[in-house]
Amino acid sequence: MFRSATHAAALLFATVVSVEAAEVTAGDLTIASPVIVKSFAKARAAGGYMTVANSGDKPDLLLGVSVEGPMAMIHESREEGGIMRMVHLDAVEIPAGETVAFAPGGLHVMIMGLQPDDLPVGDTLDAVLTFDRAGEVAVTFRVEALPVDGPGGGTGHGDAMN
Ligand SMILES: [Cu+2]
Repeated sequence: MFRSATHAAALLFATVVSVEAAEVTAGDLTIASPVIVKSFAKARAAGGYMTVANSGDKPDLLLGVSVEGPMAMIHESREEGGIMRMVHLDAVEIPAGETVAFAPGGLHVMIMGLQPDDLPVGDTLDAVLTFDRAGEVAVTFRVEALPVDGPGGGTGHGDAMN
């Protein structure tokens, strides 16, 4: 996780968007494709998605997510009786040898307290993921446009949180 030298060098040549930031390895864990999607442009909340792969032989736990500015929590969307609701989780297990996907309709990082102009598409948000074994891991979420198939089957975010 201590890649400051690499990062300093990268910043000097920051003429293109850094693809390198898309994947972070910390110990046995690899965090890939961290993206944020807002359910509509001025939404006060957004969903953060990524995959967390554990190549080790021991499980790890994601214990929390912190971001600068807005508030972040770990949520899971669950369908109960045909109704989608979100549940707050204190921890998410990353089983040994498995990849856990944070994706629309399931696990996600809930980012709340946004101002209407926060996180435009193309923006990035630095976050720190705290794991039981791997410790604190810095990742950069990139804000992406809502997929074309949203908002009905989309993130389930935004409306209820306003
Ligand atoms: Cu949520």
